[in-house]
Amino acid sequence: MFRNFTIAAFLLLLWAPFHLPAQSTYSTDFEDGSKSSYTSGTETLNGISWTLSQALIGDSPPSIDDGFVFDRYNGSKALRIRYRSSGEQGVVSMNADVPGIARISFKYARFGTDASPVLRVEYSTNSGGSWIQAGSDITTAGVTTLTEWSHDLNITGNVRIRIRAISGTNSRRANIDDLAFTIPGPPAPTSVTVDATAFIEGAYNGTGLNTTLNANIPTGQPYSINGHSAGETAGSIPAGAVDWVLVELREATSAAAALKSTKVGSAAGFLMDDGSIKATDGTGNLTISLTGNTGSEFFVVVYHRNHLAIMSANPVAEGAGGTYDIDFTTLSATTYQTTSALTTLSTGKFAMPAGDADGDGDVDASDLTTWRAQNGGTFTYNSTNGDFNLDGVINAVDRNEFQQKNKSKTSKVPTT
Ligand SMILES: [Ca+2]
Ligand SMILES: [Ca+2]
Ligand SMILES: [Ca+2]
Ligand SMILES: [Ca+2]
Repeated sequence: MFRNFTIAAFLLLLWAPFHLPAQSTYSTDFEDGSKSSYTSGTETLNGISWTLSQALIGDSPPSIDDGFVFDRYNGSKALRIRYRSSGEQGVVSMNADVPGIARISFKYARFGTDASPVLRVEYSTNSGGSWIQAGSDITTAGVTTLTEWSHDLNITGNVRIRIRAISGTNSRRANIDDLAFTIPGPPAPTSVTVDATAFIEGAYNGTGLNTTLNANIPTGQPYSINGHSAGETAGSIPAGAVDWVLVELREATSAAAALKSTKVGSAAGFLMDDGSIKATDGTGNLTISLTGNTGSEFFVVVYHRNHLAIMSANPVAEGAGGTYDIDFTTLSATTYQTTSALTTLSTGKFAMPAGDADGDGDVDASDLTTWRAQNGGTFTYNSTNGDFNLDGVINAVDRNEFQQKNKSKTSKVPTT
């Protein structure tokens, strides 16, 4: 493992072993190398094995007695490579592929006062079977300070590189230090399919969710209040549909950083009586189109019009079946802020808390006011959100068992 992966990217890699981070960087300052002979041999530098032929890890400082023989480096070591007019040639080559290289860079200088050689960078996309030059040849003669060289390779498939000393005076040397390249991740998806499961408090009946409101559900999605502008409509309301819900995906480096502004897509669909969230046909999983994402792992947010929204505690990656799978009902740790974001049901399962009549993310006095104005009246969808248990009646049960029980509860989904 490269030690210069960011910690976040490294943890992400551990958490989702089948997905590389969006991009990683390999670099070596040669400080962990020790090969001291020019004879061909391998050296592992920051986790990548290289073969060094007519090359070694140089650590000779400028000498008071002999100012002619010394390495130029940052830190205390650099690669030293020499040109040979016959026999073994100066080559530094990776022994394995990486899954793409976007840009490669390093610093170079002459060794001591040598008439240093010309260097050439090459890459291979067939495991070293053949090599293609990258960028222009590098003249190291006369270069007395470490000088940056870089080239945009932009190779997305398997690739390896090598650096050769291609011409010059026999046995003359050059130094290379601080070699780095970026490894691109897989292309970011433009849409994903989400297989999510959630319960809403109140509608839960001990095994699943009541569908009392099924005949009252409108064919158009009601979540413009949550910033969802797509106009999902259902030809007819599927049997088993409990209500519309909104699923939103956010891309961020942590749950706390998964603010509203990190949203990359959302889709409305139906919460079914078994807790599954389905597309408007009531059977397919929800497909969410994405915009602006750089990676392929997302926090999942679920909204319901009079329950507190919840978000996954971790980013979700594509599963083996090609869907983004998440079940909020069985483990509280699946949800960000765990039990404080949830209602624990009589069966030990978990649900989105009821009582947010105005859908503003908390359960407070204004929700009670809303309920009071609707209490005893006729149920109409989305204008009487004081029906917290979705039984089509607004009465004291909605107030006592939900609004009062959950008052002062707030959604833990990051908002700003
Ligand atoms: Ca160094
Ligand atoms: Ca509220
Ligand atoms: Ca409020
Ligand atoms: Ca009710």
